[in-house]
Formats: sequence, C-alpha cells, structure tokens
Amino acid sequence: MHADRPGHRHKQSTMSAATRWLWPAVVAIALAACHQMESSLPAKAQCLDSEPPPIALPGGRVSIGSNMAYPEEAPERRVRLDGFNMDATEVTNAQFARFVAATGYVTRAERQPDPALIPKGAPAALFKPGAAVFKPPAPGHPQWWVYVPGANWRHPQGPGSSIRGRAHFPVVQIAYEDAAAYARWAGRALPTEAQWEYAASGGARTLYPWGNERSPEGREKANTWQGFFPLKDEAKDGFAGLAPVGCFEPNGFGLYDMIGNVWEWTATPFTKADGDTGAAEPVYTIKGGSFLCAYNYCRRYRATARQPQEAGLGSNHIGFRTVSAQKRPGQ
Ligand SMILES: [Ca+2]
Repeated sequence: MHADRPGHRHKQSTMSAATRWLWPAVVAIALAACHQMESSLPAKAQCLDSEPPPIALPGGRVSIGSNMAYPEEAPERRVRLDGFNMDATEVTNAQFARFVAATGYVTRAERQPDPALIPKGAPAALFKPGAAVFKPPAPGHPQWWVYVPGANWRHPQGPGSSIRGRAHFPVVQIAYEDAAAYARWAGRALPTEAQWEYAASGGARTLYPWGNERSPEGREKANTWQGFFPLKDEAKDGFAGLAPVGCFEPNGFGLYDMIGNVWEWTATPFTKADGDTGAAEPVYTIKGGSFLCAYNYCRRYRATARQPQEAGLGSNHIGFRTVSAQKRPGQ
C-alpha cells in the first residue's frame, strides 16, 4: 500500500497528510496540475463512424465523492438524481463549429480581456485575447502553462496552430460561458458535478469505471499520460496529446472518454469550502482528468476526481459535454 495512491483505503488523517503535497497544485487552478503539450505525433483523425446519439441514464440514489482519494473528493455521499440524457462524447470541433456558424458566437478567448480582471503589473500579453497553452518546462522557464495571445478554439496552441483535420477532436480553449452558450443553443445544459460523476462511473463502484487497475494487463483504458510527467509522455495509450472522441471503449453506460482526453466543465461551483482558489472570477468544478494526467503527478483519471477552474480561462486540455432532462410520462 502506498500512502499517496488515490483509491487505497487509509484513515482519513493519514491520507490527508500523505496527499497534502498535492493540494497547492489543486488550488492553483487546473493550470498547475497534470499537463503536457500536445505532441506532434501523427494521430488518428477519427475513431467513430458517426456522431452517436445521447445516452439515457436512469435516475435514482447514487454514490458520489470518495473518502479514499484526494481530500477534495471527500466525503463520499449519496444523492438522488432524476434520469437524464448525456452526450455520448465530448463536444467536438465540428459540433462547436456548427454552433458558431449558426449564431456568430465569439468565444471568450477571442474577445478583448476585461482589464478589471487582470492583476496590476501583469505582463502585457494578458491584456490581449488569448488562452492558456501548455509549454514543456525548460531551464529558465519552469512554468508549464503560458498565456498565449491568439490561442483560441480555432488555434488551440496559438497562432500557427489549427484544427484542420481535427473535426472529431474535442473542442478546447473553451471558457465556462462558451460551453454554457453552446448548451443553451443546443437546448441542453452543462451537467452538474453529481450528474457527471454518476455518468462517469458507468454504474461501477470500482476505482476506475473499468475496474480497480488503471491499465489491466497493460492495456490503457483512457487517454492519459504514461511516463514521467512532465518530461516524457510514452503515449502507450496511442496518443501523445488529444485523441479524437471515441477511441477508447465506452463505459458501462455507453459514454466515451469520461475519463481522460479533456477535463470537462460542470455547472457546479468549486466553493471556498473546497479550497480558496484566489481566482478573480467564479470558479467551477471540472471533472475527468485529461491527456496530461500522469501517475507520478496527477492521478485524477477517476470519476470522483475534481479540480477548480476559473470560469473565464480556457486551456488546451479542457472541453465539455452537455445533458438534457428526460421527459416524464405525460410531458
Ligand atoms: Ca495519452
């Protein structure tokens, strides 16, 4: 038993002490945890033949949270959910492009930043439209995340990058309001954290939706990071960087990529009770981990894992999916 391994049972006090080293990474918003730049490795352009329809999930009393992992995941508790329908995949570039074409919507990263939200003395770059992009740490450059003017959903890594040939990849560089706007346009909503977590479990009560081992018999079950983060992504799962949606087996509910690939926005605020984020804007809970989550740094490739994310800041490892209510008899 390793004291710092999420999912292994400990007395809470022991686990809290053992995982305390990770807490600063948590409160520093998702930008400081589990990340790497997308590789230039060639990747599949598409894994699903077509866009699968939403999945209907049954309601009931469900278990969320965990007493056996990072402190912010506690306590484990039971909540009641009505049945709902959820996108089978993360929202793709193609889907988001249809929304933009229909509405003329301009994302937060494409708009001039509000100076009131920028700290005094901040670098000039922060006053330009842009978003956060992972850059590998280097001598004299220890920060992994850089605010890149010109980075947005059309140019996820900044000017010079594009989504050409990536129609079936999850859309990224999406602020909370962008995700919410898409959901409204689609007649849908962003999931609550409870909905998302229940959906991600696939109905299983194991550490991962597929069992208690991350990579049973050496087979990776989600797009995460293998190797020593942030120095080397061995890409044993087939992807160094983002993957098209649906490249891994769906969970027990038929949902793809709930774990890994991109973190996903939920409609649930990450409150101060969860940890003071010090953010200038509202902070929401993101779920699922991303292609940057690694065993040696951020084991948040689990349904109960959660992180805070400042609403206005997109990054190249956060996307989203949507939900809708199920019609009741007589409606
Ligand atoms: Ca990977």
